[in-house]
Amino acid sequence: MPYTAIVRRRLFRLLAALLLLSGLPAARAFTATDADALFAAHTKAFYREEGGRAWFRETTEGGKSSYWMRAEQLEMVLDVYERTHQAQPLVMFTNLFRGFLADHGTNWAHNPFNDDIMWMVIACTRGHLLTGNPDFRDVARTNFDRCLARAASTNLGGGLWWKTDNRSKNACVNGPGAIAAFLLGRATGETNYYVTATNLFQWERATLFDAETGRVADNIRTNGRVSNLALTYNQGTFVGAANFLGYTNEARLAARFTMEQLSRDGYLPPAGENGDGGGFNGIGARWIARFVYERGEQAAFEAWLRKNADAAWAARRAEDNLSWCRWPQPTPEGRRIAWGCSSAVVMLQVVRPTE
Ligand code: 7K2
Repeated sequence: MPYTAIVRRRLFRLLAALLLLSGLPAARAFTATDADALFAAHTKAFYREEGGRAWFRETTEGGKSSYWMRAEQLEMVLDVYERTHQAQPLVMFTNLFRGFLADHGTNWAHNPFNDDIMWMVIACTRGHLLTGNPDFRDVARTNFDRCLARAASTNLGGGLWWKTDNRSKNACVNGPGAIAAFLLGRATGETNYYVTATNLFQWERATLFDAETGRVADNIRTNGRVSNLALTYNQGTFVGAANFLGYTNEARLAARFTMEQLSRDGYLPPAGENGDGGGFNGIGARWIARFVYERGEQAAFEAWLRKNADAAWAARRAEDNLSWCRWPQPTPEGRRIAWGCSSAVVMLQVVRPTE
């Protein structure tokens, strides 16, 4: 082939590649105003209050979110407060807290799921640490102590049972249990909570964490069988506990696994809207982002986090600005679930915008 033909062909390929690149839909970088807007949209669609007691509707059509989603919605509201330091999310938190207690009481032992209680302990203890309100701390502490007493056992080397039927020990209670204990250590100044946090984390690391890859297995059963399911919320709470306790290498590995193995094309895995999964990525992102900013790991992780926040914002629907949990796919019309729309809200609170 003559030389000029080769050059022409190369030029053509280069131009084609450039055209293709410029034609890709580039999601605009999200801003703090966008983070406000997504929370406002979520509030408008789902937040309801009556006589100082608040809840989130389960869907755009009504109902009420269930137990652990309510705990995590309290956390979502605190994420907003941590970013904005505005009064409104704190007022909402207080009303949601009262609404929760009105429906579920102050003794949460009637709930057989130990994980549910731990999520709620995290939400209330975070609320206390941000406000100083002792009511949040006290109910968190008594319920943590009660839950620990029934859930901790030496079977399988330690850790917490997931449910009161004592059939498996799951990442979804042990990661949150370690975080809850650590936060109670901060809230009470009592060292025994830090000891508990360390024990729970070390058990999870030894039993459910793969130190080669960073994978966090969902659970181990009484027969010693370890699940091969890895979920972003379990990765997140493992990272959160590791970060609090100073296990930076473990935190980095588990975060890297989430980014490189669980994400496709850099997007956190699309969750089903029905059931538990809708909020998994919000929880994962909350703890991974905290680790990234506290430990100066932006170079490795921030582009990935921002890509997801940009996509979550771009995926919102025009009619009411709600964004679901399956970005970059656009949010469909029709009935949406509050829990499923929480991950996008959290993403935009916990990741820092470029401007
Ligand atoms: O099997 C557990 C957990 O290990 C797994 O990751 C998730 C996957 O499912 C359950 S945890 C979900 C429970 C939380 N407490 C309230 C229950 O209604 C809920 O099933 O989704």
